[in-house]
Amino acid sequence: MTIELKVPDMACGACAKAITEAIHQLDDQASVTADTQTKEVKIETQVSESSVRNAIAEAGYSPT
Ligand SMILES: [Cu+2]
Repeated sequence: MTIELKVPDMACGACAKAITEAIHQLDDQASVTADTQTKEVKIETQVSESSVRNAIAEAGYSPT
């Protein structure tokens, strides 16, 4: 399943890395593309969108 989220407070590469790592803790097979310019995070994963949103929120970011 592909999940596309906007994370407006993903400001820089360190934010993108923190978000990517949070998702990988949930699903280490996930493919994550995080674009700090567009604020879009694209995730290819088996876990649910709500789980991914929670993981990003727990990392300190606010997916819309
Ligand atoms: Cu940052």
